Amino acid sequence: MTVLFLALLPYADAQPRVIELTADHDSRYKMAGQRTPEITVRAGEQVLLRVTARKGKSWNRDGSIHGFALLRAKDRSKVEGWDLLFKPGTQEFLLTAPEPGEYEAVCTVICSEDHEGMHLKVTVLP
Ligand SMILES: [Cu+2]
Repeated sequence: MTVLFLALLPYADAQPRVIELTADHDSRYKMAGQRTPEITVRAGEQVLLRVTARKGKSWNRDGSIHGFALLRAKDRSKVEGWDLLFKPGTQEFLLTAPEPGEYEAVCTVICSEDHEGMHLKVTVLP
């Protein structure tokens, strides 16, 4: 499935930056080697977000167990193309980093009573 996905990309020769993220059962985003996970990318950069999701205590009717919406820190508005839903297991999303600035990624699925604490700082450099 991943191979097919990549083969269909018009810019398949440009290597995207791979970011591995866990959306965990305890309603937290986690990244290997980071106590407080944080993502830093460059504006316009192609990002392959590889997400491993594990079920919390509740999930959506469609089977989504966590989400990831990118919000601009200044006004909490959503960044187009960065509103993702995760199923259990590993999945990949090819994304384009937005304009430079400070952002926050938030979970959009009520995944447990700790859902409100499921967020992650994202910085986009020029
Ligand atoms: Cu969640």
